[in-house]
Amino acid sequence: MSSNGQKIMEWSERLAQYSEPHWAEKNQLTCTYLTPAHLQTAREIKSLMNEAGFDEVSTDAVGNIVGVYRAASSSSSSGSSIADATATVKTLMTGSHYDTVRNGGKYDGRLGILIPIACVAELVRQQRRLSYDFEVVCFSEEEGQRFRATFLASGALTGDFDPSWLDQQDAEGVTMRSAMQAAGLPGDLTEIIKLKRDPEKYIGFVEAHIEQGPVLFEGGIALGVVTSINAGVRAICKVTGTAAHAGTTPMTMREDALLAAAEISLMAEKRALQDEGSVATVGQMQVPGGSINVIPGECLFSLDMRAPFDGQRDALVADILAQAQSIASRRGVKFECTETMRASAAPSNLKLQERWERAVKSVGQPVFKLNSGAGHDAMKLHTIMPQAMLFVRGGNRGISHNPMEIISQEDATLATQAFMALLDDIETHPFS
Ligand code: HGY
Ligand code: MN
Ligand code: MN
Repeated sequence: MSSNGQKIMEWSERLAQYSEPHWAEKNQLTCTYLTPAHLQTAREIKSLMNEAGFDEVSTDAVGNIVGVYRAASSSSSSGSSIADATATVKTLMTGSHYDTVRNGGKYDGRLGILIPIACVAELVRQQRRLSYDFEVVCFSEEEGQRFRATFLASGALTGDFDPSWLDQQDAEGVTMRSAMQAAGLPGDLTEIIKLKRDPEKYIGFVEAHIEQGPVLFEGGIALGVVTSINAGVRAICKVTGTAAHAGTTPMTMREDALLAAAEISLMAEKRALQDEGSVATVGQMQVPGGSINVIPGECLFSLDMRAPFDGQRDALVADILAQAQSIASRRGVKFECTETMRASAAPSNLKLQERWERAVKSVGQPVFKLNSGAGHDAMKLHTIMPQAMLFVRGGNRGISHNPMEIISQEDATLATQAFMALLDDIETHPFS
């Protein structure tokens, strides 16, 4: 019988076969919110969950695939007593996202879906039930690629779905509402609002995820326990200068939008380097309608700024935006910035974190604690319930958001064993 690690590697390939046109031809993985590739991936996840033996598998109003493996009491009782039984039974929620960045890796998000699916398959094989309901949520959108609506899927569960997102348009002018309706979802705010979870019914949220960094790899450590998730802000910036002739306009008379954006980008790098743990990234930059022989009159670019603490992040953002304004005025151009995402740092719930520590120890691994430079759905659930994360070592020095992202089958097996140990830990030490 194949090991859990082997199953997870096979399942990862099953999900990675669905990529969007243009990327698929180049054998690259891009799976953004509600595209045909995304819907095919959702179907594949549903069949994986049904094969594993979940009691219920459904798609919710924002495209999350929700699988539930009922507790002993709520699965055995029938008729009206289910209501009584489930009234006292709490739920442990887990999950991660199945959308990807462009030309992304196969394990970012998806590993945090496949590990709990392997756990349920294991419980079914052992004919075991837990004393709590186990809810696995495969979040449909975390990366904020097709629409500027990062964490929309986990945000819907925490009551943070921004109604204006429904009218947002993608690069082809398709609104989120019509994308939802084309995907068979209601695209209706009242249905989305109903997704909000009642924290009273939950033990908490746990998430397994690849580290997406080099720390575990460099340390030769398979599993890490996350202490906190860094705070982040994302923004879309626009520099407006004056388009002019590249041949006749003297260098001293230019209002070059791209050069201002370039200077701002280098300044952001320099400012982030001043702090321990701060990062600033310009991931996208474009000159709309630019020509080889025209001085750029307009330049659009993105800013992603993060730090371990909200205060440090806010100082980083304030300094970068202030210096961007002075660069713009010195260059005679206009600088505008629209914030598209703001997420506070999310320290792990200590009791849940200690459970991960016991679980990692119980599978014979050293307890190594680290913070997360990457954002995760757990930081949204953090706003309404206790949360803590497990990191799994990434190969290739932990590179991620890159097709070289990789994990080992052995580490996938270890992570599944640790997850099973966590489930047992909650079984044997119910939450006080
Ligand atoms: O950007 C992030 O940190 C995550 O991968 N969405
Ligand atoms: Mn990611
Ligand atoms: Mn992720």
